[in-house]
Amino acid sequence: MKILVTGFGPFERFRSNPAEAVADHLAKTHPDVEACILPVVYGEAGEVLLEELERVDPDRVISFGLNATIGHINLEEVAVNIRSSEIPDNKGRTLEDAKILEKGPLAYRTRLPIVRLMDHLRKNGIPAKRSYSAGVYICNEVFYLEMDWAHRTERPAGFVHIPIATEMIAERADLYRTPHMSMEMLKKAGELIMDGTMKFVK
Ligand code: PCA
Repeated sequence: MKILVTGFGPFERFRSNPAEAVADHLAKTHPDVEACILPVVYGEAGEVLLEELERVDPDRVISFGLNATIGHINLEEVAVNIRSSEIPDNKGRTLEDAKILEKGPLAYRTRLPIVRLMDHLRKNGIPAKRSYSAGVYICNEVFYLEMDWAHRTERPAGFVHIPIATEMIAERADLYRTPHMSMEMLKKAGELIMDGTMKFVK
């Protein structure tokens, strides 16, 4: 089974992105996994994603992104056809209530068993929740395009938001009030989600 795992590069005030470290870790430790790191730029993130989907032709896709407001893992249930930014992307662009796909449905719901994955993480000592909103920024754009692909190809795909890694804020006292989780726990969460996706999803 081939699995495409995606992460993102740095954006906003963060000099690194834990989603990149988790995706790279999974690719390094699992022969079936390919990692792809997406730019935090409207349109470009989706273009790179679609190219990779075409090239790898994976059986499953799991994407990771940073949400700096949470101290737990958010398993995303719904992707929406809306882009509206509070912060600019890495090319300084903002969008106001724009669609991702002109003719796409308002929302897609993942086929991944979110509650089972959530229980799996919690039983292994990792705080995790089901989330009904991946936001309306680049993570949601990637999630939505991925779900559109999943719908067409009938393959499972899902999106996971993770907190910042403790190690990434150690030298940034300005970020000490940001919720965080150790890199070790973030990597373990990535492994549990990947294994769970292979085991629980037919
Ligand atoms: N998080 C942002 C975009 C890139 C990332 O890691 C988001 O939640 O949309």
